[in-house]
Amino acid sequence: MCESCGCGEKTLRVEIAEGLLSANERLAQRNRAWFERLGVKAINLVGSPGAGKTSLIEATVKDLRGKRVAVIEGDPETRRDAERLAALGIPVAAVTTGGVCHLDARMVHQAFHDLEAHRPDLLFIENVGNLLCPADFNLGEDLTVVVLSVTEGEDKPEKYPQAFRRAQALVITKIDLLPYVDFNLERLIGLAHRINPTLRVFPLSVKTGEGLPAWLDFLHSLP
Ligand SMILES: Nc1nc2c(ncn2[C@@H]2O[C@H](COP(=O)(O)OP(=O)(O)OP(=O)(O)O)[C@@H](O)[C@H]2O)c(=O)[nH]1
Ligand SMILES: [Mg+2]
Repeated sequence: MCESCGCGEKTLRVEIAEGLLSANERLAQRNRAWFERLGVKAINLVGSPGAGKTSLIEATVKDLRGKRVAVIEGDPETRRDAERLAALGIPVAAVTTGGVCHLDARMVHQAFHDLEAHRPDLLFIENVGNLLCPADFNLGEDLTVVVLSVTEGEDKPEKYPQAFRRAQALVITKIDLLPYVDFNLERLIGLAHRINPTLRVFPLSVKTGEGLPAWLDFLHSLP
C-alpha cells in the first residue's frame, strides 16, 4: 500500500505482476508439452549483451553433427543476429521485443510456429542480452544455459544469483582472452557452484575452439 496517500498503487502493481507471471507460466507449460511431443530439446541462452551467445550458436551449429538445429533469436531491436544465423542455412525465427528486456513464453510460442515444420532436434533460444529479467520468465525450455564471458568479471553469480540458480549449465566464453584480463576462472566456478552445486560448466573459446568439444559432447548426451 502506498504509505503517503493510501491509494493501494503498490498492491495493484504486485497483483498485476503476479498475474502476468502466472499467465506466462501456463503458456510455458504448453510450450514444454509441445516441445516434448515433437521431441525437441529447447535451450534458453541467457547472458549479458556481447557475452557471446550468437557466436556460441554459430560455432555450435558449424560443428554439431547429426542434429537438426533451429533458433529463436530475441533482440530488443534489429534482426542482425537472426540474419547472422540464417546465413549458416539454419531455420531462424526473429523476435524483436521492441525494447522489452526478456523473451516470454508467448513470444516463443508464436516464433516456434514458424520453425515447427523443420522438425528440429535442438532449439536454441537466444534471450535478450541481460542477466536479470530473463531469469524470471519460464519459456518452457528443457535447459537454461548462462553464457558469461571472461571480460565481465567473476563476481556475476553473486550479483545475479537467480539466473545461475535457474540454469543447468554455465558456458564461460572468450577464454582465449584470459591472459589479458583480471579474471579468476576457479573463483567464478566456485561462486557459481555455491549457488547451484549441480551446474555443469564449459569454459570455451569460439576463436581457438578450445573447450568446444566438451560442450558439443554435452549437447549430444542430452536425453
Ligand atoms: N576473443 C573472443 N571473442 C569472442 C568470442 N565469442 C564471441 N566473441 C566476440 O564477442 C562479441 C560479441 O559476441 P556476440 O556473439 O555477438 O554476443 P551476444 O551475446 O550474442 O550479444 P547480444 O546479442 O548483443 O546480446 C563479438 O565481437 C564476438 O566476435 C570468443 O570466444 N573469443
Ligand atoms: Mg546475440
